[in-house]
This record gives sequence, structure tokens and C-alpha cells, in this order.
Amino acid sequence: MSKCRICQVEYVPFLSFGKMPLANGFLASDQFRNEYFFELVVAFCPSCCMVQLSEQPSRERMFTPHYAYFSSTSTSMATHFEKFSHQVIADYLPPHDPFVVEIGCNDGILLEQFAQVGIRHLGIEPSANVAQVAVNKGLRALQRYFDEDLAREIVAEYGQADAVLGANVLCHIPYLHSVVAGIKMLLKPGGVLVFEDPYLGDILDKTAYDQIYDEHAFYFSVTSVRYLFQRHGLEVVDVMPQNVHGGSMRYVVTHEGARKGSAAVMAHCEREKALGLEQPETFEGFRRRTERSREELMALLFKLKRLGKRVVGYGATSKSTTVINYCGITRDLVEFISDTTPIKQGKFSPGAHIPVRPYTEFTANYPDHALLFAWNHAREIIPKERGFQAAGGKWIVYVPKVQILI
Ligand code: DWN
Ligand code: SAH
Repeated sequence: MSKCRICQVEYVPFLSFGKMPLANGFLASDQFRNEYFFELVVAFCPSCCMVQLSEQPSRERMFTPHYAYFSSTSTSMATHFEKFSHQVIADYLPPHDPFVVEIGCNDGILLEQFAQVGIRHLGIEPSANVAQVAVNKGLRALQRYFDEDLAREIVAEYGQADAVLGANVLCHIPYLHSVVAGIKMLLKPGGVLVFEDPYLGDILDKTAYDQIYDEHAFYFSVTSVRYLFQRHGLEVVDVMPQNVHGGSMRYVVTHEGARKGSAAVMAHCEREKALGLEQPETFEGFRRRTERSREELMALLFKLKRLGKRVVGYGATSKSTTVINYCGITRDLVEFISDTTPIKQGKFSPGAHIPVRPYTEFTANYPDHALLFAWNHAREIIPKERGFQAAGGKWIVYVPKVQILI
């Protein structure tokens, strides 16, 4: 594949991470021999400006009945999604019997907000284990992949929706034209699509190269998203930066001409032009900064090892799979990774096979340094780990730059 998935023009690869495992492929030791790897390469389309992976594992490999990411593991994300629902209800839903569909509802972290106030809802979630958590909460959720065919079935069975929602999901789906065609079919004439995903401007600005992994097929900008929806007769009418997952963008999309557009859309496109998000050289700069970041992080970890310091990873994030395997971090440098998610505990990290242990092992014997793989949740984590710092522990972060926090 060397053509843009959105506009079919030849794209320009700008960064290769080499062979990478599945970001959420936490595994037991008897699975090491059969571990799956693929070539992780990211490319820029000079025509529609979409940044995308050149190769992505099949959806059945990534979104399995044992999917390792449970959205409700972060309390700050629960608060974020509560506010998200309030905005949708206040600004976009009609007062009489609204119907909301969420694509990629995971364990129901957002959808439950609508259910709690009696709003008719439907979640679409292919990963059976997390979908089951949503169902156990009393939510209506289908264990299916969203695409045009499913949209047709939903319309036939439930009717069109007033709002279609998606958080950190559209950027995961390579067959995006089918998804957008499905959303168009599903939306009432006055309906809105509200979705958010990590924002390319923040990824570049913070050198957050660890957002690049198998599940993230696309890295959106307002420019590339506008073009995509325009091709389907849909219009981006508003954009709102979000302070989650290291910097995200929320997009509001309607049928063309259905609502008055906000000036923020064009303002962001202008800003993106000024930042060079339409030029291949910008991505060359990102590649150089990524390589420098890797050198700095490894130099720091080797130095700490020479000094005899204990380093433990905090948060077995999907992003950590890229950092660990791209930089070459081994068990010699990071003893284990602490994570609160039961399904990850007792397993090993993808590729490098660093043990993932329960959070209680972190608190039972604080290390000298904690490498914060969940840097996007620093505002939640650092204050709650006062005990670690009081015991003399220090945080290491690598986004936006490699440093020991003091
Ligand atoms: O796009 C995606 C985002 C939304 O979620 C998915 N492709 C997969 C996933 O990405 P991630 O794994 O990088 O997400 P998080 O939210 O950065 O993961 C945080 C990890 O850290 C979880 O495994 C839970 C863990 N954690 C912890 O151990 N202690 C999190 C917090 C807040 C904590 O205090
Ligand atoms: N919305 C949640 C989950 C994000 S993780 C949050 O923001 O925390 C991405 C989710 O998208 C996973 O739960 C995955 O199973 C789901 N997903 C992947 N492909 C999908 C598809 N085609 N249709 C619907 N959901 C999908």
C-alpha cells in the first residue's frame, strides 16, 4: 500500500520504527514464540495532508475478545466524558426522545452518562470483553465493527440518530470512507457527529511519537478531517481542542449546510498551514526530534543503571509499546511496569517482555525512579503518588522532552 487511504494519491513515508508488536499484545511467556510483528511506518499525504500508517494489522488481531484497554481505568477520563455528555445534551440533542449512537464505546465510560439520564442509546464495540462490561452496566451495546453495512442495519432497526459519537476510535479504522458513509446514512438531517482523537498538531509539537502504533491508523488535523468529510457531503462546523491524551481535537460534523459553521474551523486550518502541517519537511523535522528523544532517553536510563538506581515503568500503555521497542528498553533498564488493569497484570509487555505487575508492587517497594509511560495522565497520577515522591522517588518523563521531574 503506497496510496493515501483517503484520496488515493501516493503518500510520503517519513518515519519507520522497524518491526513492532501489537501495542496491546500483552502476553504470557508460552506465547513468546508466536508473537506477531509488523512493519510500523508512518506516512504523509501531500495532497489531502492525512498522516497515516502504511501497514496495519487486521482488526481481528487488534480488537479481540481479550482487548487490554479498559477506558474506565482513569478517573480523569471519566470526568472528561461526563463533561462531553453534558455538552452534547445541551448543545445538540433535541428535547424530545433523542437517540445517540456511540462508535467504540469500550466499557461504556461515555455511553453510561446518556443512559443515566434516560436517553435512548446504542453502543458499537467489537472487542467482546470490554463490550460485555458495558452490557453489564445495563447499556445497550452491539459487539460489532462499525461500517456502512452496520449503519444500514442500525437505521432499519432503530431509526436514524440525533447524535453519533466517537472518542479515540475513528483514527483506529482504516476503512474510514465506509465509516463516514455509514455515519452519513445514520444521521438525521439535523443530526451531529461529535468525535475526538489525538491531534496531529500536539503530536508534532510535543514530539509524542509514542502515539504512533498499530491501532492508530490515522493522525488527524483539522485540514485532513475537513477534506475527508467534504468528500461525503458532510461539513466540519466546529472544532474544540481537548486537554486529554496529550492533546486531542473534538470535531462537530453535520450534513452540509445544516448548521452555521464556527470561525474556529478556518482559524485552525490557517494555523495548521502556518505550522507546516501541509508540508513534508515538517515531518522530517519530527523524525529527527524523535531520534534525538530516543538517544536522550536511552542515555538517561543507562546512566541510572550505572548509578545502581532502580527504575520501574508506570502505566503499561499502548504508547509504551512503541517507546520500549523503538528505543530498545530492556528488563535490565526497567525492572517491571506497574498497571492497575487486571488483564495486563502477570503478563509481559509486547516485544521486550518486561513483566507487568499490579500497582501494589509499586507502592510496596518504591523504586528510585518511575518512568511515566502514562504521561498523558500526569495530572491525575503525580498528585496521587505523593508518597512515592515523599520516599525520595523521582518521575522520568519523555514527552515533551526527556527529563527527571523535580
Ligand atoms: O486510543 C486509545 C486510547 C484512548 O487508549 C487506544 N488505542 C488504547 C488506549 O491507549 P493507551 O493504552 O496509551 O491509554 P492510556 O489511557 O494512556 O493508558 C493508561 C494505562 O495506565 C492503563 O493501562 C491504565 C494504567 N493506569 C495506571 O496503572 N494507573 C492509569 C492510571 C491513570 C493510573 O493511575
Ligand atoms: N472510546 C473509548 C475507547 C477507545 S479505544 C475511549 O475513548 O476511551 C478504541 C476502541 O475502538 C476499542 O474499544 C476498539 O475495540 C474500538 N473499535 C475498533 N474498531 C472499531 C470499529 N470498526 N467500530 C467500532 N469500534 C471499534
